[in-house]
Parts: sequence; structure tokens; C-alpha cells
Amino acid sequence: MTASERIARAEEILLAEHRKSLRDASAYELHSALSKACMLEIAPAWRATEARRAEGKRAVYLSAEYLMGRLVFNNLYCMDILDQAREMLLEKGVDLALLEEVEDTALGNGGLGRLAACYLDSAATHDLPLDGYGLRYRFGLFKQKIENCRQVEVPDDWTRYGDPWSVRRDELAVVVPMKTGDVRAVPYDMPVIGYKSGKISTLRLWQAESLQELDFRLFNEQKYRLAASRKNQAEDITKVLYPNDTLKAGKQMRIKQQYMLVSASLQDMLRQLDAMGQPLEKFPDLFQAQLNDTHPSMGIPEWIRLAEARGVSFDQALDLAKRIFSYTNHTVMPEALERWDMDVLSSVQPEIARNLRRIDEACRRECGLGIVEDHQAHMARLAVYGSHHVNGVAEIHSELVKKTVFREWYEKFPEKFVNVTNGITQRRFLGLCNPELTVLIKSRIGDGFLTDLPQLKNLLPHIDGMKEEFLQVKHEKKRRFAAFLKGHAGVEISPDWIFDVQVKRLHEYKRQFLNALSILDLANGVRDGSIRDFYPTVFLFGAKSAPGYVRAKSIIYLINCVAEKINADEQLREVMQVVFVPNYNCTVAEKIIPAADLSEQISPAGTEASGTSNMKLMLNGAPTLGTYDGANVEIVAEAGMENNFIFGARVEELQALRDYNPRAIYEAEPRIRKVVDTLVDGTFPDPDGGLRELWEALLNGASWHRPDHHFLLKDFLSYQEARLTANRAYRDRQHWAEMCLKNVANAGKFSSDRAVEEYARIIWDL
Ligand code: 26Q
Repeated sequence: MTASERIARAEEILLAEHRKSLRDASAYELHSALSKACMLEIAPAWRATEARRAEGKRAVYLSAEYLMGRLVFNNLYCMDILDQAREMLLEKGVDLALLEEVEDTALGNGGLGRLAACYLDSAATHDLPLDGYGLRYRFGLFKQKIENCRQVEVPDDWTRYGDPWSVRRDELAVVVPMKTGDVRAVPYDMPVIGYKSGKISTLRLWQAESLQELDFRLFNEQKYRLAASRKNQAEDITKVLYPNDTLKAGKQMRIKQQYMLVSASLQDMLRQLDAMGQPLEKFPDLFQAQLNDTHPSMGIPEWIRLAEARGVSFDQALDLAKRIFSYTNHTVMPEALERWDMDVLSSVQPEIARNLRRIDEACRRECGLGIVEDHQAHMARLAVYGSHHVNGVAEIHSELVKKTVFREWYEKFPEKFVNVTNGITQRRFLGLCNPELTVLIKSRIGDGFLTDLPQLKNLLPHIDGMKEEFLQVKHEKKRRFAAFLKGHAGVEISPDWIFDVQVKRLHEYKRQFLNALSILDLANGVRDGSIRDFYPTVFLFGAKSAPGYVRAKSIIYLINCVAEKINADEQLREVMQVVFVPNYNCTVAEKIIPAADLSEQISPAGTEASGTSNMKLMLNGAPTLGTYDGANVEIVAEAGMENNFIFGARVEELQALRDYNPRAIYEAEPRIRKVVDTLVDGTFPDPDGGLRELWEALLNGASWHRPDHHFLLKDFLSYQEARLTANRAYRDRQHWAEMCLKNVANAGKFSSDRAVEEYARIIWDL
């Protein structure tokens, strides 16, 4: 199809649906028409991919979250028509940048949800038969505003202006049985467009609806409210994405969501099995199901329920389950592992609770270990037992999985445990968001790296001759981000300063708190003259906190207080500036990551399973300022210790640390004492005591944890040293550019293309 035919089609759709021409269409009308024109165009390829996959073995990704981000530019990019579309529209007097107003599809919290999206992208690009199942939340992750230095949550009504990238498949709706009332699960299909591959995967998202749209009997009896409440009760199940990225147990609604996801998805696969005329025993040879954390782990007992209903014995159903499912673990922090009360499970689906008990018994018979304990189902144990493979998401994390949380299970089933280091898609996180760097790389090594990232290695011999151009590109991306930030937050920053970037969900273990305290110490050093020639730096933060995570919200408040203080200080503002970028999401990530000079990855060793922003920043030429944790370990192994800034205690040291005494450090180090005490000495207003609570947590601990349980004070001085080393290194622009480019050239391993290929080969046997 030619570009002008395509635009003509969009014009027709616009005319039919809005009676408008391109020039007088609003951003959303244009978005809708253009997207629908693309949907028409890809329809044949989508159908062909689907038909082809129906013939053989394939894998499905089961995930409660998919953080797809803004779809339109990515989809045009993967169809390889983005530039053309932009030019054609410009000729017609329309600026494609209008679509910057279109919202993200944020059906995910953070890393785990974005990982799912990256894997679908890679599979479509490389023609691996992988499709996704998820939930179509009415409201995605909340939008964040900052008011009086605090996070305020605003609902994300992402379909308000329609959802042109989805197709409702009413004919494929299924019934999900629950004790609280059966629910209709209606699938909406989204295309996942492979980059220049002509292959289109399917993301099938289930929406909860009432079995009867309207209960006429009640309605006729004038019980309108009751009639409506039945309908609402069903629809509530997919009303909102849980905004936690860690455990908040006991919630019946969360169990309903998880159950609906797996029941509907398995029923859908069974329908396809029947269509192929295959018996149940063939299921594992046709479908492999990857559990994205334990959120879909009820799939195991649900499979048994469905298989028994088809006349298979429990034992055989369990054996089949163990050949169908595999489990990806994303955390070793024991408090973050899901456990559900058996009573709550029973109140949603008694059969699932019953099957869990039977699986527990079988497991105890087989290996002596239990799944249900103290009336609680340990979902990670279920996932390990019911799967043929269990994987961690980075080397160090997979080792810790075997040595710590699942040690006993590893001893019983050593052959199950493998590693698949996470990856990211270079299409969205380089090609699309950093076309300037992409052009520069292409000019030296061609464009093969866009589908084969290890080709970046070919840059190595060219690095000397690229430094100047790299620095220009980086400066341009910083200029662009500065312009965006002016509009987004009304803040002005200089592209001539260092952009020091920490972007990720807000968590105590991620230590944004350490970053903030460290900035206060740098400020003290600049003020008292002990730090000289400090290269001007903008410290950028982007982070959402779970709405109920009180301490995380206090940290956001602290960062904004520190920002106000420093940015208002005549002397300090000459060399430092602190900015909290509101509403960090996929779209903001695509703007800030290409502009970053330094990548902050500062979790205590052994806590961050992998991290993926570290990979995105590396790929865009930002050296890592980080600990020996998660995928940082592998980043440094690939790009060289000398091209990054690694600090802090190693995992062995932290594990061996018996009587950690942060108060001793506080008392022995005046610099540390000074910044910690700003939390309680009136430096910042603290009307609700949140800052004092942070101070307490560091020095006295709390009912549920020891003092400074994330070792901020332990790593503090070595962090400061690394920060200053990086600050000084930045002055040597040539050497700095070399470090950046060595990171880019060695980022090949961190493509999600490699990761899905490993899943396909090691786990799914595709
Ligand atoms: C659980 C129960 C109830 C409600 C919510 C949840 C929940 C939701 C989301 C628990 C955890 C999450 C998300 C976790 C997550 O994003 N983990 C990150 O996964 C990345 C991809 O593997 C890793 O790179 C990060 O290290 C890890 O923190």
C-alpha cells in the first residue's frame, strides 16, 4: 500500500466517523482515523499469523500486567511507515506531533509489566509463536500530580477517546464461574506488530462483564438499583489495575482478577485445542504457558479443574500441568511473595481452594515440602511445584533464588531452576525514542542491530571517530528533554549540565532516599568548599509510589522539599538543581532516557532482581552509577568496570553482616549526621511527621524492621565517592564520550530478542 493510499483511507474514516477533514480534526480524531487505517492495513497479516500459529506448538505469556505505553508511534514505526506518514501529513498541513497528546496504555505498574510488552514485541519481530493473555483494566496505573511536594493520584481513563487499537471479540467470550456470581469474560485483541517482519502477535485482554447486560425481572420490579448493582459487581473485577508493585495481601478483588485471567485464558486455549481436533493429553505439546510472577499461578489448580471436567484423573491432570507451566520469579524479598488466605480463596472459587489442598498433599507425598501452611497458600511454592522450569531474571538473582528463598525446593528439583536475564526492545528504546543516535550508529555499522543487537559490537573500532557526533546527539536529546520538561512541569533546566537520572518505581529498597540524602551532602560540600569544581548537575527523579505506601510517599515529599531548598539557594543553584519529573511513565521514559548522562542504579546488592531501566539507559549511552546488583553485574561484565561507576557493599558482605549498627555510623560521621538530621531539625516543614518517621526508620527501625534495613548509611560514603568520581570524569569530554560509546557498543546482550529466544529454546522447547 502506498503512503498516499494510506492517508486517503484515514481521510475516509475521518469523514465517515467525524465528518471532518485532516486539517480540522482534533488530535484524538486524527489518532482514531490513522490507527484504524493501520488496523485495516495489518488485518491480513494478523490473520495469517494467527492461522499459522494455530497449526503448531506455541507459547502464551500469562501476565496480570502489560505496560504497552503509547501505541501509535510505535506501531507506525514497526510497520516502517512512521517517517512517511509524518511527511505525507505535513504536506496536508497536519503535524503528526499532535498525537503527543494521546495517552499511554498503562495496564502495568513498572518493570514486570513493561517486560511483558517487550517480550511480545521481540517475539513478533522474530516470528516466535508467542501471544499474550491479560486483563483489560478500565483504569490503568494512576496519573501522578505533585501538589505541595506530594504525590496526588488521578484516575487514568485511558479509553476515554476510544481504543482504536483493540478489537472486541464478543464471539469468543467465556463464562468464568465464581461463588460470588459467574462472570462473562470478553476478549479484546490488540495487535503486536513485529518490526518489518510482517508478523503480528495477539495480546488478548479479558474484560469482565455481567452475564445478563440487564436483569429485566429486577428492572420490571422497579429494583433498578439491584439490577444495576449486579451488573456493576461483575464489571468491578476489571475496573482497576492494583497500583502496588509489591504484596498487599488478603484482597478478594485481586483474587477475582487473577482467577478470571487464568480461567478465561485456559478456556480459550482449550477451545483452540478442540478446534484442532486434539485430545487433552496433547495440550503440553501445543501450548506452553509462562507465568509472569505468581499473579497467574492459580492457572495450575484451574487447569486441574478444567481437565477433570473433561474426564482426566487428578494425577494425570497434575502431570500435564507440570508439562504446561513455567514460572518466572521477579523478587527474592520474602515479604513480597504472594500468599492467599484459603478462606478468601474459597469465597471466590471453592474448587480452586480444594485443588490447592490436593496439590499440597501430592507435593508433600512427592518431596516432603508443603504449599499450604497455616491456612495460607504460598503461591510461589505452588508455581515452583506445578512448573517444569523456574527462572530468575538476572544471573545474580537466579543464584539467590536457588540459595535463599527456594533453597529447599532447589534441593528437591535442581533441574527446574534456570536463568534468563531480562532484556528490552531496542525498537522502542533506541530506534523510536532516539532516532538521532540510531542514525549515527547506522552510519557506521548499518541497521542490522535493530533486529540483532549484538551487532553493536561492530561499533568498537569506530568509537574514536564517533565521539564528537555522539556528544552532539546527546546534547540535542538533552535540549529536547529540557523543552519537554518546560511544558510538562514548567521547570527550566540547562542541557549543558550533567543529567543524573534515577527513574523507576518508588521503593525503599531502590534507595531514592539515599540519592536525596546524598544530594544534601553534596550541597553541604559545595557550600563549605570541601567539594571544589563541582560540574553543574541536574538531579532528575521520576517515580510513582503505591498510593498506600506511606513511607514511599514521604520519600517523594522529601525529594520535592530538597528540590525547593536547593533550587532556591543563590549559591547552590549555580551548580546543582533537583527536579522531580511528575508522572513518570513509558512516554516520559522515552524522552528522559536518551537525554541521561548518568544512570542511577543504587539498590543494595541482592535486592533488585534485575532492573531494566539500567539496560535502557546503557543502550542510550549513559554509564551506570550503581551497586553490584541485578543486571548491573552483567552490564559491567559486558561494558567494563572502567566504563561505569560501581560502589557499595557486595551481596556476600551484606549477607555476612550480622550486627549492623547504623547509629554507630551516624555518630562517627559528622557529614552523615548532618544530612540525616535535616529530617528532624526544621530544615523542611514536616506537618504529618513523615520525615521524622524516615529518620526513625534509619536510626531506630520500626516494629517490622531493623534500623536502616536497606543499608543507606553503610553505602553512603562509597556512593559519594563514586558520584564525585563520575562528576570529575565528565569534564574530560572525549574520554566521557568513549565511556558512553563503550556502553552502547556492549549493550547487545540486553535485547529482549535474546531473552525470548532463550525462553523459546531452554524453557518452551519451540
Ligand atoms: C501483587 C499482589 C497484589 C497486588 C499487586 C502485586 C504486584 C504487582 C506488581 C507485585 C509485584 C509487581 C511488580 C513487580 C516488578 O515490577 N518487579 C520488577 O520486575 C522487573 C522485571 O523482571 C525487574 O527488572 C525488577 O528488578 C523487579 O523489581
